[in-house]
Amino acid sequence: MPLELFLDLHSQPCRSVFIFAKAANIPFEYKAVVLASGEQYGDEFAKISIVRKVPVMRDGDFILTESTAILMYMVRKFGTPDHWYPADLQKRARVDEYLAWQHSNMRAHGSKVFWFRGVLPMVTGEPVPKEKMDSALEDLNMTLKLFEEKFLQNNPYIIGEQISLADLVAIVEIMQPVGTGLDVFEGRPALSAWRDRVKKAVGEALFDEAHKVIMSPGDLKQTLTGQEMPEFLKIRVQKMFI
Ligand SMILES: N[C@@H](CCC(=O)N[C@@H](CS)C(=O)NCC(=O)O)C(=O)O
Repeated sequence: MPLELFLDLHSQPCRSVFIFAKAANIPFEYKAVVLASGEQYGDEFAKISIVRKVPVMRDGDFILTESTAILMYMVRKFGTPDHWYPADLQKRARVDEYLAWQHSNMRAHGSKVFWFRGVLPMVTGEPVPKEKMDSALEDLNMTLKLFEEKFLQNNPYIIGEQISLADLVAIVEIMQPVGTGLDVFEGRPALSAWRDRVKKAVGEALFDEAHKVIMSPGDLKQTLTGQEMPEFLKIRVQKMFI
């Protein structure tokens, strides 16, 4: 029985898991979870994960949450090509370094801008107050600068000459605000060139397939506005405005 991956491709960590599984030819069954409808809070999903977040992987009766743990599980179970998570001590440490850093940096700031420019105005019908937006954009810009200066430097990829899990986890987060029409690559030629290399390395068709929903925000808007706001979104909206 193939792995089951519970995913919603609006989610950055779901996209990294999806792209990796496909790029590495790992057979899996795609189990769709519609976050915008609150499916993660339903009884069915609770049987899979009480964390109520995607991605989740099921391999037989073994269930695993957390995208980076899922990525590494796939690396180890399927013996994927070395460059994804190199055996070399220091290269692997570079991947680990990025994966540890990104949670509270690229992920946090890219997601915030996505919520501020995308989801929140869709559900409230109002723009986010300017000072909050400016502060979120400033954080994102600082993070992108740090990404280029510390992690990318003048290398083709984060660990050097070849693509690794770090690039994959980075690109899906960096694409999130792009889905709101904010071209974070404009004026950043090195970042754009890296994005193009990553895209080519995983395959442009696969990259575009994974990012299709995030690049079509009209569909998300339709789901969000065509239903009563799910409870979890009401809470999220309140929290984000505090
Ligand atoms: N650290 C987790 C993050 C998972 C996560 O935050 N998933 C979000 C989507 S990007 C989610 O499922 N949110 C649903 C919710 O909070 O209601 C990972 O890397 O897998």
